[in-house]
Amino acid sequence: METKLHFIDGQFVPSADGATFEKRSPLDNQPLYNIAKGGKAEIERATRAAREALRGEWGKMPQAKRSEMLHAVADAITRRFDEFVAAEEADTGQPRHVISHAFVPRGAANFKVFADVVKNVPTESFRMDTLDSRGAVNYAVRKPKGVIGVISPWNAPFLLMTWKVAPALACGNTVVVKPSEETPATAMLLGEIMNEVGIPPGVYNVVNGFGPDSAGEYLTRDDNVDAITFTGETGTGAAIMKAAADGIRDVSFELGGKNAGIVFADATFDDAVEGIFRSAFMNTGQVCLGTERVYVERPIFDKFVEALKAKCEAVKYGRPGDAGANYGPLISQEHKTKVMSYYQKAVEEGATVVTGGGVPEMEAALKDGAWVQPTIWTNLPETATVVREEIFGPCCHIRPFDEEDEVITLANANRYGLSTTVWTNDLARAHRVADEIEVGITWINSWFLRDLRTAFGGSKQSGIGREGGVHSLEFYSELRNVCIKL
Ligand code: NAD
Ligand code: 6OD
Repeated sequence: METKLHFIDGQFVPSADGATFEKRSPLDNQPLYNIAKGGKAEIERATRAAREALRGEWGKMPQAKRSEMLHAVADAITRRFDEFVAAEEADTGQPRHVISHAFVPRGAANFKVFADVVKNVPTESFRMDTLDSRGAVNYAVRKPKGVIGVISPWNAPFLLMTWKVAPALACGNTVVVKPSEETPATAMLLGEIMNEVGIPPGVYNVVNGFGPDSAGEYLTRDDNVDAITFTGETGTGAAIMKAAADGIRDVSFELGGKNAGIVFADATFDDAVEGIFRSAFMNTGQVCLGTERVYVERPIFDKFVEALKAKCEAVKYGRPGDAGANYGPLISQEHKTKVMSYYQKAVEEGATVVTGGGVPEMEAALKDGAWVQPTIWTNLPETATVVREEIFGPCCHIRPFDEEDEVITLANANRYGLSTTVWTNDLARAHRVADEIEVGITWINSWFLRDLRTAFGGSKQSGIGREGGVHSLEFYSELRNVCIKL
Protein backbone atom coordinates (compact mmCIF):
# COMPACT_ATOMS: atom_id res chain seq x y z
CA MET A 1 0.00 0.00 0.00
CA GLU A 2 1.24 3.52 -0.83
CA THR A 3 2.51 5.72 2.01
CA LYS A 4 1.93 9.46 1.74
CA LEU A 5 5.00 11.14 3.23
CA HIS A 6 5.67 14.70 4.40
CA PHE A 7 6.77 17.44 2.00
CA ILE A 8 9.62 19.32 3.66
CA ASP A 9 12.17 21.62 2.03
CA GLY A 10 11.11 20.50 -1.44
CA GLN A 11 11.40 16.78 -0.71
CA PHE A 12 9.00 13.97 0.12
CA VAL A 13 10.30 12.46 3.35
CA PRO A 14 9.13 9.88 5.93
CA SER A 15 8.92 10.55 9.67
CA ALA A 16 12.23 10.25 11.49
CA ASP A 17 10.85 7.28 13.47
CA GLY A 18 9.08 5.75 10.44
CA ALA A 19 5.66 6.02 12.13
CA THR A 20 2.58 5.84 9.90
CA PHE A 21 -1.19 5.56 10.23
CA GLU A 22 -3.90 4.27 7.94
CA LYS A 23 -6.43 6.14 5.80
CA ARG A 24 -9.66 4.25 5.07
CA SER A 25 -12.14 5.02 2.33
CA PRO A 26 -15.38 6.69 3.46
CA LEU A 27 -17.18 4.69 0.75
CA ASP A 28 -16.52 1.18 2.10
CA ASN A 29 -14.15 1.55 5.06
CA GLN A 30 -11.40 -0.34 3.21
CA PRO A 31 -7.74 0.76 3.69
CA LEU A 32 -6.72 3.29 1.01
CA TYR A 33 -3.13 4.21 1.89
CA ASN A 34 -0.81 4.87 4.81
CA ILE A 35 0.22 8.33 5.96
CA ALA A 36 3.48 9.34 7.63
CA LYS A 37 2.71 10.37 11.19
CA GLY A 38 4.59 13.57 11.96
CA GLY A 39 5.53 14.85 15.39
CA LYS A 40 7.81 17.42 16.96
CA ALA A 41 10.85 16.41 14.89
CA GLU A 42 9.07 16.82 11.55
CA ILE A 43 7.45 20.11 12.56
CA GLU A 44 10.81 21.51 13.68
CA ARG A 45 12.43 20.38 10.46
CA ALA A 46 9.67 21.98 8.38
CA THR A 47 9.55 25.28 10.26
CA ARG A 48 13.38 25.56 10.05
CA ALA A 49 13.18 25.00 6.30
CA ALA A 50 10.42 27.62 6.08
CA ARG A 51 12.52 30.12 8.07
CA GLU A 52 15.58 29.48 5.86
CA ALA A 53 13.48 29.96 2.71
CA LEU A 54 12.46 33.41 3.94
CA ARG A 55 16.13 34.39 4.01
CA GLY A 56 16.82 32.94 0.56
CA GLU A 57 15.61 33.45 -3.01
CA TRP A 58 11.91 33.66 -2.00
CA GLY A 59 12.50 36.41 0.52
CA LYS A 60 14.43 38.46 -2.02
CA MET A 61 12.09 37.83 -4.93
CA PRO A 62 10.28 40.86 -6.40
CA GLN A 63 6.54 40.76 -5.81
CA ALA A 64 5.80 40.69 -9.54
CA LYS A 65 7.88 37.53 -9.95
CA ARG A 66 6.17 35.89 -6.96
CA SER A 67 2.80 36.65 -8.49
CA GLU A 68 3.94 35.18 -11.79
CA MET A 69 4.98 31.97 -10.02
CA LEU A 70 1.63 31.71 -8.23
CA HIS A 71 -0.16 32.04 -11.56
CA ALA A 72 2.05 29.19 -12.76
CA VAL A 73 0.91 27.13 -9.74
CA ALA A 74 -2.73 27.78 -10.69
CA ASP A 75 -2.06 26.81 -14.31
CA ALA A 76 -0.34 23.61 -13.22
CA ILE A 77 -3.31 22.70 -10.99
CA THR A 78 -5.56 23.19 -14.00
CA ARG A 79 -3.26 21.03 -16.16
CA ARG A 80 -3.36 18.23 -13.57
CA PHE A 81 -7.01 18.86 -12.75
CA ASP A 82 -8.09 15.20 -13.07
CA GLU A 83 -5.44 14.07 -10.59
CA PHE A 84 -6.65 16.59 -8.00
CA VAL A 85 -10.27 15.54 -8.56
CA ALA A 86 -9.35 11.84 -8.20
CA ALA A 87 -7.33 12.50 -5.03
CA GLU A 88 -10.13 14.47 -3.38
CA GLU A 89 -12.75 11.92 -4.46
CA ALA A 90 -10.76 9.13 -2.87
CA ASP A 91 -10.25 11.09 0.36
CA THR A 92 -13.82 12.38 0.83
CA GLY A 93 -16.05 10.11 -1.32
CA GLN A 94 -18.08 13.13 -2.44
CA PRO A 95 -19.84 13.31 -5.82
CA ARG A 96 -17.62 14.13 -8.79
CA HIS A 97 -19.62 17.18 -9.84
CA VAL A 98 -19.16 18.85 -6.42
CA ILE A 99 -15.42 18.25 -6.45
CA SER A 100 -14.83 19.09 -10.08
CA HIS A 101 -17.17 22.10 -10.31
CA ALA A 102 -16.80 23.66 -6.89
CA PHE A 103 -13.82 22.49 -4.89
CA VAL A 104 -10.83 21.87 -7.19
CA PRO A 105 -11.40 24.90 -9.47
CA ARG A 106 -11.43 27.05 -6.32
CA GLY A 107 -7.93 25.80 -5.52
CA ALA A 108 -6.63 27.25 -8.78
CA ALA A 109 -8.76 30.39 -8.40
CA ASN A 110 -7.37 31.04 -4.90
CA PHE A 111 -3.83 31.26 -6.32
CA LYS A 112 -4.86 33.48 -9.24
CA VAL A 113 -6.92 35.91 -7.16
CA PHE A 114 -4.33 36.52 -4.45
CA ALA A 115 -1.46 36.71 -6.95
CA ASP A 116 -3.33 39.71 -8.39
CA VAL A 117 -4.68 41.22 -5.15
CA VAL A 118 -1.15 41.82 -3.82
CA LYS A 119 -0.27 43.82 -6.91
CA ASN A 120 -3.18 46.20 -6.52
CA VAL A 121 -3.25 47.24 -2.89
CA PRO A 122 -1.93 50.70 -2.05
CA THR A 123 -0.07 51.38 1.17
CA GLU A 124 -0.46 54.67 3.03
CA SER A 125 1.52 57.86 3.38
CA PHE A 126 1.07 60.88 5.68
CA ARG A 127 2.77 64.21 5.31
CA MET A 128 3.28 66.03 8.65
CA ASP A 129 2.70 69.72 9.05
CA THR A 130 3.25 71.11 12.55
CA LEU A 131 5.92 73.60 13.52
CA ASP A 132 8.37 70.87 14.56
CA SER A 133 7.53 68.31 11.91
CA ARG A 134 6.95 70.44 8.83
CA GLY A 135 7.95 68.56 5.69
CA ALA A 136 8.29 65.17 7.36
CA VAL A 137 6.77 62.29 5.42
CA ASN A 138 5.62 58.89 6.63
CA TYR A 139 5.17 56.01 4.29
CA ALA A 140 4.27 52.39 4.96
CA VAL A 141 5.82 49.30 3.44
CA ARG A 142 4.00 45.97 3.44
CA LYS A 143 6.12 43.05 4.68
CA PRO A 144 5.34 39.34 5.06
CA LYS A 145 4.67 38.14 8.61
CA GLY A 146 7.17 35.29 8.26
CA VAL A 147 6.44 31.59 8.71
CA ILE A 148 2.70 30.83 8.69
CA GLY A 149 1.27 27.66 10.25
CA VAL A 150 -1.76 26.52 8.24
CA ILE A 151 -4.07 23.99 9.92
CA SER A 152 -6.95 22.79 7.77
CA PRO A 153 -9.98 20.48 8.03
CA TRP A 154 -11.32 17.61 5.91
CA ASN A 155 -14.63 18.84 4.53
CA ALA A 156 -13.38 20.73 1.45
CA PRO A 157 -9.69 20.04 1.88
CA PHE A 158 -8.15 21.55 -1.24
CA LEU A 159 -10.38 24.65 -1.33
CA LEU A 160 -9.82 25.41 2.35
CA MET A 161 -6.08 24.71 2.42
CA THR A 162 -5.32 26.83 -0.67
CA TRP A 163 -7.61 29.60 0.62
CA LYS A 164 -4.89 30.11 3.28
CA VAL A 165 -1.72 29.06 1.45
CA ALA A 166 -2.32 31.26 -1.63
CA PRO A 167 -2.59 34.64 0.15
CA ALA A 168 0.21 33.68 2.56
CA LEU A 169 2.60 32.98 -0.31
CA ALA A 170 1.37 35.97 -2.33
CA CYS A 171 2.42 38.21 0.57
CA GLY A 172 5.89 36.63 0.57
CA ASN A 173 5.53 34.35 3.61
CA THR A 174 6.48 30.70 3.75
CA VAL A 175 4.09 28.06 5.08
CA VAL A 176 3.98 24.82 7.02
CA VAL A 177 0.66 23.09 6.40
CA LYS A 178 -0.88 20.47 8.68
CA PRO A 179 -3.76 19.08 6.62
CA SER A 180 -6.49 17.03 8.22
CA GLU A 181 -5.42 13.48 9.01
CA GLU A 182 -8.45 12.40 6.94
CA THR A 183 -7.55 14.25 3.74
CA PRO A 184 -3.84 14.78 3.05
CA ALA A 185 -3.84 13.77 -0.64
CA THR A 186 -4.28 17.12 -2.40
CA ALA A 187 -1.82 18.89 -0.08
CA MET A 188 0.80 16.32 -1.16
CA LEU A 189 -0.02 16.73 -4.84
CA LEU A 190 0.41 20.47 -4.42
CA GLY A 191 3.98 19.74 -3.24
CA GLU A 192 4.69 18.16 -6.64
CA ILE A 193 3.27 21.23 -8.35
CA MET A 194 5.45 23.57 -6.27
CA ASN A 195 8.57 21.70 -7.41
CA GLU A 196 7.31 21.51 -10.98
CA VAL A 197 6.91 25.30 -11.31
CA GLY A 198 10.15 26.11 -9.45
CA ILE A 199 8.86 27.47 -6.12
CA PRO A 200 12.05 27.38 -3.99
CA PRO A 201 12.39 24.53 -1.45
CA GLY A 202 11.09 25.38 2.03
CA VAL A 203 8.44 27.85 0.83
CA TYR A 204 5.62 25.28 0.94
CA ASN A 205 5.91 22.45 3.46
CA VAL A 206 3.40 19.83 4.57
CA VAL A 207 3.62 17.78 7.76
CA ASN A 208 1.02 15.05 8.18
CA GLY A 209 -0.33 13.84 11.48
CA PHE A 210 -3.02 14.45 14.06
CA GLY A 211 -3.99 17.41 16.26
CA PRO A 212 -3.43 17.17 20.04
CA ASP A 213 0.04 15.97 21.07
CA SER A 214 0.87 15.49 17.39
CA ALA A 215 1.93 17.55 14.34
CA GLY A 216 -0.98 20.01 14.74
CA GLU A 217 -0.27 20.98 18.32
CA TYR A 218 3.52 21.09 17.80
CA LEU A 219 3.00 23.49 14.90
CA THR A 220 1.02 25.85 17.14
CA ARG A 221 3.81 25.82 19.75
CA ASP A 222 6.82 26.11 17.45
CA ASP A 223 9.05 29.16 17.99
CA ASN A 224 9.72 29.49 14.28
CA VAL A 225 6.02 30.06 13.54
CA ASP A 226 4.98 33.73 13.38
CA ALA A 227 1.23 33.36 12.83
CA ILE A 228 -1.38 30.60 12.64
CA THR A 229 -4.33 30.39 10.33
CA PHE A 230 -6.85 27.70 11.20
CA THR A 231 -10.13 26.33 9.89
CA GLY A 232 -11.96 23.80 12.01
CA GLU A 233 -14.05 23.33 15.12
CA THR A 234 -14.55 26.11 17.62
CA GLY A 235 -13.20 23.92 20.45
CA THR A 236 -10.01 23.25 18.49
CA GLY A 237 -9.72 26.99 17.87
CA ALA A 238 -9.76 27.60 21.62
CA ALA A 239 -6.94 25.06 22.16
CA ILE A 240 -4.87 26.62 19.36
CA MET A 241 -5.42 30.11 20.73
CA LYS A 242 -4.04 29.06 24.11
CA ALA A 243 -0.97 27.51 22.49
CA ALA A 244 -0.46 30.54 20.24
CA ALA A 245 -0.67 32.90 23.23
CA ASP A 246 2.57 31.49 24.64
CA GLY A 247 4.51 32.72 21.62
CA ILE A 248 2.37 35.87 21.04
CA ARG A 249 1.50 34.40 17.64
CA ASP A 250 -1.27 36.08 15.69
CA VAL A 251 -4.28 33.91 14.76
CA SER A 252 -6.95 33.91 12.07
CA PHE A 253 -9.80 31.49 12.72
CA GLU A 254 -12.65 30.16 10.59
CA LEU A 255 -14.67 28.04 13.01
CA GLY A 256 -17.95 26.20 13.42
CA GLY A 257 -21.46 27.30 12.53
CA LYS A 258 -25.09 26.49 13.26
CA ASN A 259 -26.48 28.51 10.43
CA ALA A 260 -30.06 29.57 9.93
CA GLY A 261 -31.97 29.45 6.66
CA ILE A 262 -34.94 31.83 6.56
CA VAL A 263 -37.73 31.44 4.02
CA PHE A 264 -40.41 34.12 3.73
CA ALA A 265 -43.76 33.32 2.14
CA ASP A 266 -43.08 35.78 -0.71
CA ALA A 267 -39.97 33.87 -1.84
CA THR A 268 -39.91 32.12 -5.20
CA PHE A 269 -40.92 28.77 -3.78
CA ASP A 270 -38.98 26.33 -5.97
CA ASP A 271 -35.79 28.41 -5.75
CA ALA A 272 -36.07 28.53 -1.97
CA VAL A 273 -36.57 24.78 -1.70
CA GLU A 274 -33.61 24.11 -3.99
CA GLY A 275 -31.45 26.67 -2.16
CA ILE A 276 -32.22 25.29 1.30
CA PHE A 277 -31.76 21.74 0.03
CA ARG A 278 -28.29 22.55 -1.30
CA SER A 279 -27.32 24.47 1.81
CA ALA A 280 -28.37 21.66 4.16
CA PHE A 281 -27.34 18.57 2.20
CA MET A 282 -24.51 19.42 -0.24
CA ASN A 283 -21.31 17.58 0.66
CA THR A 284 -23.50 15.42 2.92
CA GLY A 285 -24.07 18.45 5.13
CA GLN A 286 -20.36 18.79 5.87
CA VAL A 287 -20.10 22.48 5.00
CA CYS A 288 -19.40 25.04 7.71
CA LEU A 289 -21.72 27.48 5.91
CA GLY A 290 -24.48 24.86 5.71
CA THR A 291 -27.97 25.28 7.12
CA GLU A 292 -28.99 23.15 10.10
CA ARG A 293 -31.81 25.43 11.33
CA VAL A 294 -34.55 26.33 8.87
CA TYR A 295 -37.27 28.87 9.66
CA VAL A 296 -40.21 29.01 7.23
CA GLU A 297 -43.05 31.57 7.31
CA ARG A 298 -46.22 29.81 8.44
CA PRO A 299 -48.41 30.11 5.29
CA ILE A 300 -45.95 27.99 3.26
CA PHE A 301 -44.58 25.82 6.09
CA ASP A 302 -46.34 22.52 5.35
CA LYS A 303 -45.81 22.77 1.61
CA PHE A 304 -42.12 23.61 2.16
CA VAL A 305 -41.52 20.67 4.50
CA GLU A 306 -43.15 18.31 1.98
CA ALA A 307 -41.08 19.67 -0.91
CA LEU A 308 -37.79 19.42 1.01
CA LYS A 309 -38.70 15.90 2.15
CA ALA A 310 -39.33 14.87 -1.47
CA LYS A 311 -35.89 16.13 -2.50
CA CYS A 312 -34.19 14.26 0.37
CA GLU A 313 -35.96 11.06 -0.56
CA ALA A 314 -34.85 11.43 -4.17
CA VAL A 315 -31.08 11.62 -3.51
CA LYS A 316 -29.00 9.06 -5.33
CA TYR A 317 -26.36 7.47 -3.14
CA GLY A 318 -23.21 6.32 -4.89
CA ARG A 319 -19.49 6.43 -5.58
CA PRO A 320 -18.15 9.78 -6.84
CA GLY A 321 -18.19 8.71 -10.50
CA ASP A 322 -21.41 6.63 -10.48
CA ALA A 323 -23.90 7.86 -13.08
CA GLY A 324 -26.40 10.22 -11.45
CA ALA A 325 -24.92 9.87 -7.94
CA ASN A 326 -25.44 13.15 -6.09
CA TYR A 327 -25.00 12.14 -2.46
CA GLY A 328 -21.88 10.71 -0.81
CA PRO A 329 -20.90 9.27 2.57
CA LEU A 330 -19.69 11.13 5.65
CA ILE A 331 -15.93 11.46 5.96
CA SER A 332 -15.32 8.57 8.39
CA GLN A 333 -16.79 5.96 10.69
CA GLU A 334 -15.95 8.23 13.62
CA HIS A 335 -17.99 11.07 12.14
CA LYS A 336 -20.83 8.68 11.30
CA THR A 337 -20.97 7.63 14.95
CA LYS A 338 -21.16 11.29 15.98
CA VAL A 339 -23.91 12.15 13.49
CA MET A 340 -25.91 9.02 14.38
CA SER A 341 -25.73 9.96 18.05
CA TYR A 342 -27.41 13.28 17.16
CA TYR A 343 -30.07 11.41 15.14
CA GLN A 344 -30.75 9.33 18.27
CA LYS A 345 -30.75 12.39 20.54
CA ALA A 346 -33.32 14.17 18.32
CA VAL A 347 -35.73 11.27 18.79
CA GLU A 348 -35.08 11.16 22.54
CA GLU A 349 -35.86 14.88 22.76
CA GLY A 350 -39.19 14.40 20.99
CA ALA A 351 -38.54 15.34 17.37
CA THR A 352 -40.93 14.43 14.60
CA VAL A 353 -38.69 12.70 12.06
CA VAL A 354 -40.05 13.92 8.71
CA THR A 355 -37.57 11.80 6.76
CA GLY A 356 -34.35 9.87 7.31
CA GLY A 357 -32.90 9.46 10.76
CA GLY A 358 -30.99 6.28 9.98
CA VAL A 359 -28.58 4.46 7.73
CA PRO A 360 -29.55 3.72 4.11
CA GLU A 361 -29.60 0.25 2.54
CA MET A 362 -26.47 0.16 0.41
CA GLU A 363 -25.25 -2.38 -2.14
CA ALA A 364 -23.06 -5.07 -0.57
CA ALA A 365 -19.75 -3.48 -1.64
CA LEU A 366 -20.59 -0.18 0.11
CA LYS A 367 -22.39 -1.47 3.17
CA ASP A 368 -19.47 -0.70 5.52
CA GLY A 369 -19.12 2.90 4.33
CA ALA A 370 -19.98 6.00 6.38
CA TRP A 371 -23.44 6.40 4.87
CA VAL A 372 -26.30 8.14 6.67
CA GLN A 373 -29.68 9.30 5.44
CA PRO A 374 -30.50 12.95 4.85
CA THR A 375 -32.72 13.85 7.77
CA ILE A 376 -35.37 16.47 8.53
CA TRP A 377 -36.88 17.11 11.96
CA THR A 378 -39.77 19.30 13.08
CA ASN A 379 -41.52 20.06 16.39
CA LEU A 380 -38.45 20.56 18.57
CA PRO A 381 -38.01 23.53 20.93
CA GLU A 382 -35.05 25.85 20.29
CA THR A 383 -33.43 24.43 23.42
CA ALA A 384 -33.13 20.93 21.90
CA THR A 385 -29.58 19.68 21.44
CA VAL A 386 -29.84 19.23 17.66
CA VAL A 387 -31.18 22.77 17.27
CA ARG A 388 -28.35 24.29 19.32
CA GLU A 389 -25.21 22.29 18.52
CA GLU A 390 -23.29 22.04 15.25
CA ILE A 391 -23.77 18.50 13.92
CA PHE A 392 -21.90 18.90 10.61
CA GLY A 393 -24.10 16.29 8.98
CA PRO A 394 -26.95 16.07 6.43
CA CYS A 395 -29.79 17.20 8.67
CA CYS A 396 -31.89 20.18 9.61
CA HIS A 397 -34.71 21.16 11.92
CA ILE A 398 -37.57 23.19 10.36
CA ARG A 399 -39.75 25.52 12.42
CA PRO A 400 -42.56 27.87 11.38
CA PHE A 401 -42.50 31.59 12.20
CA ASP A 402 -45.02 34.46 11.90
CA GLU A 403 -43.11 37.74 12.21
CA GLU A 404 -39.87 39.17 10.82
CA ASP A 405 -38.67 40.29 14.28
CA GLU A 406 -39.44 36.85 15.69
CA VAL A 407 -37.33 35.03 13.10
CA ILE A 408 -34.42 37.44 13.53
CA THR A 409 -34.45 36.75 17.27
CA LEU A 410 -34.60 32.99 16.64
CA ALA A 411 -31.77 33.07 14.11
CA ASN A 412 -29.54 35.12 16.42
CA ALA A 413 -30.13 32.97 19.51
CA ASN A 414 -27.03 30.82 19.03
CA ARG A 415 -23.38 31.06 20.06
CA TYR A 416 -22.27 30.75 16.44
CA GLY A 417 -22.54 33.49 13.80
CA LEU A 418 -21.08 32.27 10.53
CA SER A 419 -23.67 32.64 7.75
CA THR A 420 -27.36 32.90 6.90
CA THR A 421 -29.34 32.25 3.75
CA VAL A 422 -32.52 34.32 3.38
CA TRP A 423 -35.19 33.75 0.73
CA THR A 424 -37.55 36.63 -0.08
CA ASN A 425 -38.61 38.81 -3.01
CA ASP A 426 -39.09 41.87 -0.79
CA LEU A 427 -35.92 43.92 -1.24
CA ALA A 428 -36.50 46.20 1.74
CA ARG A 429 -37.04 43.19 3.98
CA ALA A 430 -33.88 41.55 2.62
CA HIS A 431 -31.85 44.60 3.64
CA ARG A 432 -33.51 44.84 7.05
CA VAL A 433 -32.89 41.19 7.86
CA ALA A 434 -29.29 41.27 6.60
CA ASP A 435 -28.69 44.28 8.83
CA GLU A 436 -29.94 42.55 11.96
CA ILE A 437 -28.56 39.04 11.59
CA GLU A 438 -25.39 38.49 13.64
CA VAL A 439 -23.27 36.62 11.11
CA GLY A 440 -20.22 37.24 8.95
CA ILE A 441 -21.96 36.38 5.66
CA THR A 442 -25.61 36.77 4.65
CA TRP A 443 -26.75 35.33 1.34
CA ILE A 444 -30.07 36.59 -0.06
CA ASN A 445 -31.79 34.26 -2.56
CA SER A 446 -28.50 32.37 -2.86
CA TRP A 447 -26.05 30.34 -0.85
CA PHE A 448 -22.26 29.79 -1.03
CA LEU A 449 -22.00 32.24 -3.92
CA ARG A 450 -18.44 33.43 -3.46
CA ASP A 451 -16.66 36.55 -4.63
CA LEU A 452 -13.11 36.09 -3.40
CA ARG A 453 -12.58 39.84 -3.03
CA THR A 454 -15.13 40.04 -0.19
CA ALA A 455 -14.56 39.76 3.56
CA PHE A 456 -15.09 36.16 4.70
CA GLY A 457 -15.29 35.03 8.31
CA GLY A 458 -17.49 34.40 11.30
CA SER A 459 -19.05 36.52 14.02
CA LYS A 460 -19.41 35.42 17.66
CA GLN A 461 -17.86 31.95 18.19
CA SER A 462 -17.58 31.27 14.45
CA GLY A 463 -14.23 32.90 14.04
CA ILE A 464 -11.66 35.59 14.55
CA GLY A 465 -10.72 37.96 11.75
CA ARG A 466 -11.63 38.18 8.10
CA GLU A 467 -9.92 36.73 5.06
CA GLY A 468 -10.60 37.35 1.36
CA GLY A 469 -9.32 40.10 -0.93
CA VAL A 470 -7.39 42.80 0.90
CA HIS A 471 -8.52 41.39 4.26
CA SER A 472 -6.28 38.38 3.71
CA LEU A 473 -3.36 40.74 3.18
CA GLU A 474 -4.09 42.36 6.52
CA PHE A 475 -3.47 39.03 8.22
CA TYR A 476 -0.65 37.66 6.07
CA SER A 477 1.41 40.85 6.03
CA GLU A 478 2.19 43.77 8.29
CA LEU A 479 2.69 47.43 7.56
CA ARG A 480 5.96 48.99 8.71
CA ASN A 481 6.12 52.75 8.87
CA VAL A 482 9.10 54.82 7.71
CA CYS A 483 9.23 58.45 8.89
CA ILE A 484 11.57 60.80 6.97
CA LYS A 485 12.38 64.30 8.13
CA LEU A 486 13.42 66.15 5.02
P1 NAD B 1 -11.07 19.91 13.68
O1 NAD B 1 -11.06 21.15 14.48
O2 NAD B 1 -11.30 18.62 14.36
O3 NAD B 1 -9.70 19.71 12.89
C1 NAD B 1 -9.19 20.69 12.02
C2 NAD B 1 -7.69 20.55 11.96
O4 NAD B 1 -7.14 20.88 13.23
C3 NAD B 1 -7.19 19.16 11.62
O5 NAD B 1 -6.07 19.28 10.76
C4 NAD B 1 -6.77 18.62 12.99
O6 NAD B 1 -5.78 17.62 12.92
C5 NAD B 1 -6.24 19.86 13.64
N1 NAD B 1 -6.23 19.86 15.10
C6 NAD B 1 -7.10 19.23 15.95
N2 NAD B 1 -6.78 19.50 17.24
C7 NAD B 1 -5.69 20.32 17.21
C8 NAD B 1 -4.90 20.95 18.22
N3 NAD B 1 -5.14 20.80 19.52
N4 NAD B 1 -3.86 21.72 17.81
C9 NAD B 1 -3.59 21.89 16.51
N5 NAD B 1 -4.29 21.31 15.52
C10 NAD B 1 -5.34 20.54 15.86
O7 NAD B 1 -12.14 20.15 12.51
P2 NAD B 1 -12.63 19.12 11.40
O8 NAD B 1 -13.47 18.09 12.06
O9 NAD B 1 -11.47 18.73 10.58
O10 NAD B 1 -13.57 20.08 10.50
C11 NAD B 1 -14.90 20.32 10.77
C12 NAD B 1 -15.07 21.62 11.53
O11 NAD B 1 -14.49 22.68 10.79
C13 NAD B 1 -16.52 22.03 11.72
O12 NAD B 1 -16.68 22.55 13.01
C14 NAD B 1 -16.73 23.12 10.69
O13 NAD B 1 -17.75 24.04 10.97
C15 NAD B 1 -15.39 23.78 10.70
N6 NAD B 1 -15.16 24.52 9.44
C16 NAD B 1 -15.26 25.89 9.47
C17 NAD B 1 -15.09 26.61 8.28
C18 NAD B 1 -15.24 28.11 8.24
O14 NAD B 1 -14.94 28.71 7.21
N7 NAD B 1 -15.69 28.75 9.30
C19 NAD B 1 -14.79 25.94 7.11
C20 NAD B 1 -14.70 24.54 7.13
C21 NAD B 1 -14.88 23.84 8.32
O1 6OD C 1 -15.30 29.75 0.19
C1 6OD C 1 -14.44 29.88 1.08
O2 6OD C 1 -13.47 30.66 0.95
C2 6OD C 1 -14.55 29.11 2.31
N1 6OD C 1 -13.63 29.37 3.27
C3 6OD C 1 -15.53 28.19 2.44
C4 6OD C 1 -15.76 27.41 3.58
C5 6OD C 1 -16.50 26.30 3.50
C6 6OD C 1 -16.77 25.53 4.67
O3 6OD C 1 -17.07 24.37 4.65
